[in-house]
Amino acid sequence: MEIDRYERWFMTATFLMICGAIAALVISVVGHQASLATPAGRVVPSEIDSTPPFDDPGLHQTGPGEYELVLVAQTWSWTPNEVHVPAGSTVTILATSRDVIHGIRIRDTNANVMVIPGQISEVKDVSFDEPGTYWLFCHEYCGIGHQGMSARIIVDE
Ligand SMILES: [Cu+2]
Repeated sequence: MEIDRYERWFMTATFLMICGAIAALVISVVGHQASLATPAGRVVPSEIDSTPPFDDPGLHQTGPGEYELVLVAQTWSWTPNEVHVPAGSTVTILATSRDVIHGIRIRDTNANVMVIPGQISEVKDVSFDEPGTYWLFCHEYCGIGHQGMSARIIVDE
């Protein structure tokens, strides 16, 4: 079978790109411990208000300089929508949603997770070293009020 020279070139280029993608995947999984996010637990959305820790949303100190932030998402707000954290703190975020899929993205941190009804999303060891206001945005489109769905983490000196 005769294969055109350009077709052979594209087949070779495609093969090399597939090999590059597989190599990148192997390097990120083996070399950098990349993994898919797994739910930290499950919660029945209609029972959020009576299920720990979501029966007491907010910031809770768990140790010296360590906190747990319990967040509940609902269209189109966060409970709580403002917390104060001392500078230099490390925060573990636990979040769930009452209704639809939301997301957490906190600027200037590594916090970036989906918030799914029925699941508990966990982001461990988010560092807040510099004083200031860290905005937490919903990054999953969740309806007409999505663009205003934000909360503030105020890092005090
Ligand atoms: Cu949203």
